[in-house]
Amino acid sequence: MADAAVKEKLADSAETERELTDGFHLIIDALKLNGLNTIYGVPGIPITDFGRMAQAEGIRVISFRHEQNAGYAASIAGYLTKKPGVCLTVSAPGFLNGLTALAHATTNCFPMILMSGSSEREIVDLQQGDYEEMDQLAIAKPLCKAAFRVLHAQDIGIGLARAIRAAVSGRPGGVYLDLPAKLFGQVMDAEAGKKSLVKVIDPAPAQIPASEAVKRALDVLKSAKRPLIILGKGAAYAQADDAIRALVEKSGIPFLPMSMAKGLLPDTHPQCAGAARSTVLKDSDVVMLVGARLNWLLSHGKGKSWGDAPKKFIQIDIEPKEMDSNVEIVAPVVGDIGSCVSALLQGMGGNWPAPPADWPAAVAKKREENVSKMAPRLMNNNSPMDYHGALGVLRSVIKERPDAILVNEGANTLDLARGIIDMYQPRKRLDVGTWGIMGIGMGYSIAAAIETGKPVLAVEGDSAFGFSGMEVETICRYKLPVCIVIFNNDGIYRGTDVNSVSSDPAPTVFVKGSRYDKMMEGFGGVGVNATSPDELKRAVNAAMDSGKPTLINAVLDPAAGSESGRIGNLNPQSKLRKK
Ligand SMILES: Cc1ncc(C[n+]2csc(CCOP(=O)(O)OP(=O)(O)O)c2C)c(N)n1
Ligand SMILES: [Mg+2]
Repeated sequence: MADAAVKEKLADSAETERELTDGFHLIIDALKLNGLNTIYGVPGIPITDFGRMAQAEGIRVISFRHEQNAGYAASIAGYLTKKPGVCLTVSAPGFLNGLTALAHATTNCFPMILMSGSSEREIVDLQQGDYEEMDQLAIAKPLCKAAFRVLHAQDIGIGLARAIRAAVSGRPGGVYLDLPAKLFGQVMDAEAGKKSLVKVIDPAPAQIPASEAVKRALDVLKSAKRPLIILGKGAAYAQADDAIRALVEKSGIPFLPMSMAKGLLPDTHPQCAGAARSTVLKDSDVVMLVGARLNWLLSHGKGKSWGDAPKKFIQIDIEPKEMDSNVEIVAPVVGDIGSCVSALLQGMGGNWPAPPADWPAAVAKKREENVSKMAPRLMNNNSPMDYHGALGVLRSVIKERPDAILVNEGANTLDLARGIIDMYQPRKRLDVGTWGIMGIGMGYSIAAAIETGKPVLAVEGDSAFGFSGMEVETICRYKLPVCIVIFNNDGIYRGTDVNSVSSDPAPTVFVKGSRYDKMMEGFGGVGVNATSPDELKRAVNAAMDSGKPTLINAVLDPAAGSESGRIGNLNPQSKLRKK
């Protein structure tokens, strides 16, 4: 070819390249256009280059050791930010690893998008045995709020827009977005590509409650002699913190925060009934649920824990189908929490009558009794530690650092920490949620640090930690300000079970005297073995001051802890049960 012809051809192809875009870049541009600037995932075919390119284009790509942890990270990022958290996985096995987290996000009403690469459609659909073959869309569908597949580059914009809207509007949840390998390499005209992107306008539109519903609710509330407000994590998610606080304070009604709603108003607030839970559930006559569901965590609104006295329920929720799910709701208020609470506040007017004084007084008395009963136990300096001694320390750490984020999982480690560690600010307590799921620990800690920039204290049962423990490497790699405290009682619930029949260990026990702190040191983090509350306190404070990734192996008495923590009653029993 003549020189001139070669030059012309080169210029031509450069010109063509300038004018084309591809699936890789359209997905990146669509994410960025919608303010989705962080991806949690694990690389591999067909999304390795996508991750590299996303990073090069300014998206924060947090690379995990297992997709489930990346998925939990995305789910809690959604909870903390009200934008869908994005998890990116490879096909079949990576997708399945992420799927538990997607189902968890949906169950907990956290907005999340699981984006998975998938294999050759033509081969998958004929079941001809492709690399990582799986009909992922069909499998995801029953486990999430919505599932979409994008086959053409020009549909990427609309596909992501649908995913975002489905994740955050109404009751938030998980969305699956299937991205076949071929899509990434598809090219199209750059200008047309740009035009095909969609910036989602008002992705979670306000849903204003009907004024009759608001009036009905206020009438019921006003008629109460012993009213109670229960705040759920839906209320925390709403980020309507000032309005919720104003509603509670104006009403003068005792409030009970569900686990992740702790801190919406401080646990030390004079109206907080957290330490008088059984009293308020039993004795209240009108209960107003704000973003809380009457699921197993509230004994379905009936039975022994709710007492014999007749009760009326008011429920505020964005999902109409939630009403009457377990018991009759006499005053349903359907709308987003922020709009509902504002409407209620407005309807209460300037001189809302406080509840009859004997009720808040009785609740306060019970609370003081319970708090003072607990106090001396929290001050013990036993070695090896018991739960109360160790948690007494962590309680004061959070009191002194109220903006730190507390991540918490385990059985006894969870139930006791929830009761003992007071929270002071909204959305600072992140835990196992609706399913009581083990494994959220490191994923949540990583996302909490990334999304908020705040220090994280992860209080983990030794079993609970094991589900995501390998992510300590991720924490060290990204140099995140995460302090992990492992309540090491040598096992699940306890470390004392024995197998009297063979030399195999009992199913609930682990290696005795394990040193989880050594794991952290292996990746360049700080490891500490703490055998007393005093040592624990010093180590946690040092970690929170330095912001260095730290793992503290807190040596607990293996006999400390009870079967299944506070929910042992859920274990099935048989009359024929043999020990
Ligand atoms: C995904 C998942 N698998 C298993 C369980 C069952 N489970 C509940 S608590 C728990 C671990 C409890 O032990 P640990 O974390 O050490 O807390 P401890 O009670 O000893 O303080 C397990 C395995 C679960 N809740 N979730
Ligand atoms: Mg344990």
